[in-house]
Amino acid sequence: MNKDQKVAQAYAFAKERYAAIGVDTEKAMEDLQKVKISIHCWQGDDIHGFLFPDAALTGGIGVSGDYPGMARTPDELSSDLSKCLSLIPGQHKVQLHAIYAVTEKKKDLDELEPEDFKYWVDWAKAEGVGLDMNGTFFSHPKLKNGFTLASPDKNIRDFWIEHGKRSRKIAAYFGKELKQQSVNNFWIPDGYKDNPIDKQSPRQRLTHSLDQIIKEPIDETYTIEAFEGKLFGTGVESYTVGSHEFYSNYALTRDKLWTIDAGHFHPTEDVSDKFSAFLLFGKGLMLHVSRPVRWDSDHVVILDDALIRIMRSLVRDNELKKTNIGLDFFDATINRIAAWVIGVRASQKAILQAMLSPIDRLKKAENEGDFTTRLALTEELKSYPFGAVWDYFCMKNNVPVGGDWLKDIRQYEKDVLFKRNG
Ligand code: RNT
Ligand code: ZN
Repeated sequence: MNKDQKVAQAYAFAKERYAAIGVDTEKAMEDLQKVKISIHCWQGDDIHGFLFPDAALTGGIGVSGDYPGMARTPDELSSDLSKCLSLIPGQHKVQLHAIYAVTEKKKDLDELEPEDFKYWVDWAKAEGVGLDMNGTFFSHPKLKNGFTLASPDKNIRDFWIEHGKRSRKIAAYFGKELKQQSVNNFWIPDGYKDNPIDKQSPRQRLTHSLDQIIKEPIDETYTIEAFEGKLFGTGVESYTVGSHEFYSNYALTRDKLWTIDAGHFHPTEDVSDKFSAFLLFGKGLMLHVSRPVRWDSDHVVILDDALIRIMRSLVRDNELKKTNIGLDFFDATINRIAAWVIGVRASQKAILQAMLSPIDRLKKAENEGDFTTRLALTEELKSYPFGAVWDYFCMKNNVPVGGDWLKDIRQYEKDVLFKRNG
């Protein structure tokens, strides 16, 4: 028996086992095929971008490691992303940041136009992926005293407001060209290292700045704004203007998306518990799936309990349609493409595992007060052969099964990445 036949045989057994508890594996794979993960381009070059590649990374975020082969040009980054896409099943999206513009002459953030992203749109068309957008409100001299849109200095605010407006036009262009809605995510680092006197005025200024950015109506077929809050950042420990309550209220009252970054909460807080609470009232969510080891450390996403809980909530509560799943981590201690592949594949596995469960039966048991069945069945499910279904899904999608993708990356290191240094 060759490897493909073994994968098919293991799948046939798994299919039977799941069918016996009322789970349709074919349907689960069909559903998984429709779920897009938005891959964050910035893992590929440690958030340097192309506009100001030598600027220090600011805003309280940081990348550790110096693994060789970092992408330094648009062609290097896009070819690394293409390599990643060839190793994961399904059709996905890529999240860009404003600093990844490919401009003819030097441009500042308040000068960017849709054409400056034509490079990416052409690439996305060729790859069959969608694009999401992020304005870049950090690593720039106009981040003054740690403030951007909430700055007490009107000149500073105006610069960033203009940048925000331009990011919307770029996102709308992505949506139109690629025929799918582009999420335009806003995260700003504004806050104080030490105890503030006035906590309200910065939030008032932020509200006003954001309202100016989104003032002009925009066709949501093409783009929608999402707002990402935070608890704290390095160097911004005492007060963050854009806190979670701030942005969930902002998103609700402006009918926008709220972004939940899994790293932006207290380590013991279960972010998956927030989805159903918000979605009962709000338009939708954007997720930045990340892995906060002890704090907001942006480790590569793996199939851990937190990820399983996130995807389980989305599947069980039927929230996938209202949720845009994006990744957000940065690790330069390992191969950067492998980091993407690990994160995307882990996310898809968690979704599949969630789909491979008799949800209606479990809900019925719960509603009837039969908590014994609920606990017994969910425990048994953990050792069901979901890996066989995942392997088969990869095979059907013509991407490597199991760890075979790593061989591909090793070859790419030899042929491409390790030749970049020096
Ligand atoms: C920072 C936010 C934000 C960034 C990216 C690079 O804490 O999570 O989403 O990681 O914009
Ligand atoms: Zn984030």
